[in-house]
Amino acid sequence: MKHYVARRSSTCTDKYTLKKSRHGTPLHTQRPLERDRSKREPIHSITKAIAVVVQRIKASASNQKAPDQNLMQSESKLIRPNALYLRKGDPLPPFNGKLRVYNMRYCPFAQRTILALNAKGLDYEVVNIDPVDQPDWFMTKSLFGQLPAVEVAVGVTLCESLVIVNYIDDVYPQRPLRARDPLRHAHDQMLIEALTPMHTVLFKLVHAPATIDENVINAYFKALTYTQEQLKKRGTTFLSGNEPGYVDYMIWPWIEKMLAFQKVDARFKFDTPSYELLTKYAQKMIEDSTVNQYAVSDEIYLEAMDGYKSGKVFEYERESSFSNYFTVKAYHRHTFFFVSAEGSRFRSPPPQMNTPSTPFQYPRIDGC
Ligand SMILES: N[C@@H](CCC(=O)N[C@@H](CS)C(=O)NCC(=O)O)C(=O)O
Repeated sequence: MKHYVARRSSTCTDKYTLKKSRHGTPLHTQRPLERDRSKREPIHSITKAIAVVVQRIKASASNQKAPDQNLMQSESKLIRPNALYLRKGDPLPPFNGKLRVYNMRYCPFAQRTILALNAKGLDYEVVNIDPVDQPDWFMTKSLFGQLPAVEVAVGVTLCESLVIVNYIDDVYPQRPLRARDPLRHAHDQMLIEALTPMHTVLFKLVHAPATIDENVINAYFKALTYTQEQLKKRGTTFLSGNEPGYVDYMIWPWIEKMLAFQKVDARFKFDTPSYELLTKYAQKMIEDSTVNQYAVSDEIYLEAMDGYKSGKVFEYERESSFSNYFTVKAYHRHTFFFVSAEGSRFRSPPPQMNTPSTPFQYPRIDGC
């Protein structure tokens, strides 16, 4: 799995030298470079010069912190919660031929896409988009300006999470996700639809908590009850059988997020005896490697949603990536840089990223 904007370096040193903070202060002022050569000892011979260089290299190596093993391990597994989000004014990263997901880390719809790709073990790149301050070119990528969108070839993009997942399932035959039996698939789709009240709850929790009333809560529990009934009726560990499949991955983002919210809002608590089967199912899902490799802790998720409510989540994300390195949580500590198609690394978007995007023309047959 490749991430366009989210590669980590084990040190955080000269990231400060190239990026400007959003508040206009050049970040290099935070870490002055050693420019005043007159203050260095003069070097009179080649041998001495080499010795001095070796000494400086050793000194700088010993100053570097040892990479955190846990971080190194998690790097291959997780899309970092605080990756850079592209926003208005940011250039379009050039398409490098790899399937690209326009993503937002906490978006349940986008999560569907990531789960499907991960379940099939596909390689892809992630370009995170700030949904509330989207770059102008994003409308050329997503019909409704929503996340997720995937770019499957230059200028050929798809949007709508279920449409995307169906496409992925059709094009990549490994580990088929959808049920082959049309009746079973129809029932799976009904279950996915039946969980719509959970979308409402999640949306309201984040954007309009004051509008949550008894009807909203009742509809939420009705959806959970239906899911549990389906589990019971199907009699398998997962809704799709002995391993998670389409229906499991398509509904999981909402169950996962409500597992977090129920901890802070008792009205939505469902890890109760009435939902024992559903709770066991959720536990099994958490243990699934596809789910697990894209998991984010409840604490981080809730923190991010708190930020979202106050319009700060993406500010937080971006600032934590570039200028507030030491104040964020341990596993937020990453340095990000751009990686070009040829593998060159840049601390800020490389100049060739300023390629104008293809103007969006509606309707298009090959995608949104
Ligand atoms: N029906 C869409 C819903 C996607 C959606 O609502 N995405 C949200 C982020 S979680 C979004 O992009 N919101 C920004 C907007 O609507 O302008 C799908 O299944 O993909």
